[in-house]
Amino acid sequence: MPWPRLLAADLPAVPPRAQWTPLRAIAGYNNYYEFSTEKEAVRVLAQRLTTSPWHIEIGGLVEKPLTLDLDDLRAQHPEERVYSLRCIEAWSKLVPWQGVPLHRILSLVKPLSAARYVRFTGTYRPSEMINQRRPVLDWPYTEALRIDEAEHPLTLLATGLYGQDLPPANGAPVRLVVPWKYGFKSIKAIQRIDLVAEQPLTTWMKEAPGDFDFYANVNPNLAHPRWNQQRETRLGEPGKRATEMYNGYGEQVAHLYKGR
Ligand SMILES: Nc1nc2c(c(=O)[nH]1)N[C@H]1C(S)=C(S)[C@@H](COP(=O)(O)O)O[C@H]1N2
Ligand SMILES: [Mo]
Repeated sequence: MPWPRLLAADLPAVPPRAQWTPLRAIAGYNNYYEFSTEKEAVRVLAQRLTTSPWHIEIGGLVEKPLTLDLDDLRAQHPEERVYSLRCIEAWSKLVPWQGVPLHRILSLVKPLSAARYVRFTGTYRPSEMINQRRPVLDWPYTEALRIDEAEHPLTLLATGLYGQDLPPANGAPVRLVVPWKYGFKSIKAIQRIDLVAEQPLTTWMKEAPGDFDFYANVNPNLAHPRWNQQRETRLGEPGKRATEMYNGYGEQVAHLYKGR
């Protein structure tokens, strides 16, 4: 079921530039457990990752498996999307990402009809990712989406932000951005994408099954055992703001969850 071409009217309004989170906060306060569980330590440690050359292998239940060179992905007419990234820890940032909607890449590999989920696998490179020398998580980091979520026009494979290549701390050279879901779904430094039949068991579901559900849609009404989901701190702003259902993207995505 191909998506119709996205019309400008279907995209969320672009927030005024004055509201965008400053680059120093975007790239200086990060969750990236391959390097550190300390948010302020990631920026420096992540510079160790060799990000060129880089390929993503795309396979599984597809007609045409593909090795995607990052330079070819960057050449695919990147689009800019200014999205809020809302972490389950109740902070958020408003980021001008550049990237390619994932559905454009999926249409190249032609998913078979048996493919119902898309699994993303991060990089496993303990020589460069120092926290991978310890069993902090079950490495490599993996995430997954239902295929209609992966093909949704808002789902982005990002290669840049603020008009420059992705900073290492934000997942260089390529990461997922799924703006209506908690930040942990937006996996960094992607190395493989597989189309699969069954719902994959992802990193955080293995780690803390009661804390993280597969869908992880931002939902202020669904209590979390560790963090209050009704409010959030927008980095660089004083005070707190109310968290919105689907992180404010309900108009675009609520239809995906009818009857759930
Ligand atoms: N590979 C990988 N991707 C990851 C993570 C991680 O630890 N490793 N952390 C996730 C979490 S919890 C969040 S909130 C976002 C943070 O993205 P940012 O650092 O660009 O703000 O990245 C997500 N992607
Ligand atoms: Mo997060």
